[in-house]
Amino acid sequence: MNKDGKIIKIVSNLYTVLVEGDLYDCRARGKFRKDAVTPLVGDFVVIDTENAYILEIKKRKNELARPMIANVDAALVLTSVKEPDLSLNLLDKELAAISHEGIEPIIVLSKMDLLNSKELAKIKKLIKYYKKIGFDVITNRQRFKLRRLIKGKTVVLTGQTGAGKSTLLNKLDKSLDLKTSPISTALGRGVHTTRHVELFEVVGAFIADTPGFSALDLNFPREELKHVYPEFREVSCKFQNCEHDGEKDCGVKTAYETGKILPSRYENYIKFRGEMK
Ligand SMILES: Nc1nc2c(ncn2[C@@H]2O[C@H](COP(=O)(O)OP(=O)(O)O)[C@@H](O)[C@H]2O)c(=O)[nH]1
Ligand SMILES: [Mg+2]
Ligand SMILES: [Zn+2]
Repeated sequence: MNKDGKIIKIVSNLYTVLVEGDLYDCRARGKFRKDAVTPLVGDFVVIDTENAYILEIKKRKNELARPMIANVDAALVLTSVKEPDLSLNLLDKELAAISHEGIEPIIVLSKMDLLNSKELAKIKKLIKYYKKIGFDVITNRQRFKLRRLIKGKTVVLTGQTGAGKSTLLNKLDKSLDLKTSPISTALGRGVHTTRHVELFEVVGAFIADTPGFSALDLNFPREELKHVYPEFREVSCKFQNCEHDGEKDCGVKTAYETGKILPSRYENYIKFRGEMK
């Protein structure tokens, strides 16, 4: 019988397809190789359940290269505020990369418990800013909110090694029992405890625990960077084709100088533009 399903795991040439709650280990037809289409985790497919063959790959809404995964709805950008220390440069880069793919970023802060009160006050100011410009920001303790935000979605979990990705997944679903490592050993040996791409069905969502986007460059034309900065629209620069990169009387630059835009946001924008083609 032919049935619709979703690929949740790939190990060499074997594709695990979820069909109405059952798992089928399938092979792909040679046809896909000829057409230069490779089935990806996250693909919606039609399979022949008797022969365990993937017959058809449905059109993708998007496709990530790292991790290799299709049809991603949202990204949990897991960001530790300590150990490793908060990097707004990395956060802004991830937000830009993810937004540009048409994926909804959800900022999840971890290790808030390690902050002293002064540091906490600083972080709270930042949270307020990111929320104001339209991002969802929660902590890794707010699991009820997290569930609500990702229910029914295919989600990638990104973040630096040691940020607490596997810990968070284990908290969401104890039966996963993913390996976690204290940061000292994880970083010291340069070990990634997460090696392959697999979607876990967790709290009504499909989540991929991935090594993260941290090494990712912004792979799109620099002219498009301004479109993934929601606060730039709010301050409305009067110039139509302004790149907000030091032009005279630029509204965005003025907003930066008068403190309406978080300094690090604008400064990272200029930095990223400098790194892009
Ligand atoms: N204090 C504190 N430690 C955490 C938190 N989340 C994770 N950790 C610890 O951080 C280390 C790295 O976590 P892990 O889940 O392996 O990170 P991953 O590399 O992103 O998967 C482990 O020792 C965890 O116990 C948190 O919110 N607070
Ligand atoms: Mg991990
Ligand atoms: Zn401008």
